[in-house]
Amino acid sequence: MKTVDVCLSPDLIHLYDVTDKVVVVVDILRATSCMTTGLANGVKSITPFENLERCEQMKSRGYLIAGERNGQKVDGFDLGNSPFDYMKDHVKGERVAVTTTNGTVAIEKSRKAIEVVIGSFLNISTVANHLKNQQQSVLILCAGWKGKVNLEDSLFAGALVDLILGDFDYETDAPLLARASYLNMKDDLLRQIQQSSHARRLNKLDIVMDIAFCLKRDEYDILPRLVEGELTI
Ligand code: 3SL
Repeated sequence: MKTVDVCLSPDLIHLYDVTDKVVVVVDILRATSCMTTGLANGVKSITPFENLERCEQMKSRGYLIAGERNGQKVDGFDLGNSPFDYMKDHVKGERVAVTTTNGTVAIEKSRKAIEVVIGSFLNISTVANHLKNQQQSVLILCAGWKGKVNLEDSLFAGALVDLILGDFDYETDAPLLARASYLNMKDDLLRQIQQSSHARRLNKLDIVMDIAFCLKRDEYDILPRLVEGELTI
């Protein structure tokens, strides 16, 4: 039977073999929520970069550049890391190059997977259906915060495990732990995630609306996938 596992931080990815798995990368606040929103709202493609300078260079190749460090938009970049940035008319039809503190790092570390899929609450059912309908084992990679575990990505992992469980066995205890946490908090998700370290960080930056939006379930029915370094649907 196919298995599902959860890697709670990109710094733990060396413990997993991704080469025979589909990897679902998740950064609920806010990178993968932004990517899902952008592609659902007509962005042509999103190219993730771990390195800020390499991302910035894409401007000269006709890309819009999106950059976030420590929750804030990078000076001189076209977009920050709010899902609302990705709903604006001027991003429709454009190619976007993006760099963020954790999300794009997690994508970079997944590149050797059979397939890299972008997950968020905004497209969770579409991701779950895709995983159920394919034959490979799955690793859910949480972007966390600078190598540390975070609540929102772990809860998303638990929610996704809960949706696909009948079709997958647990590979380790991490999916069991994530699912139990999700089931414990699911009826009060916004309030629970408001207590998370990153929500508190974003609240200080006055980014309250982003958090509520990123927790909306099934706002979109798209499946962003990484093909030759580019996320498209
Ligand atoms: O680290 C990331 O990839 C970002 O999503 C963090 S933030 O929500 O933009 O602060």
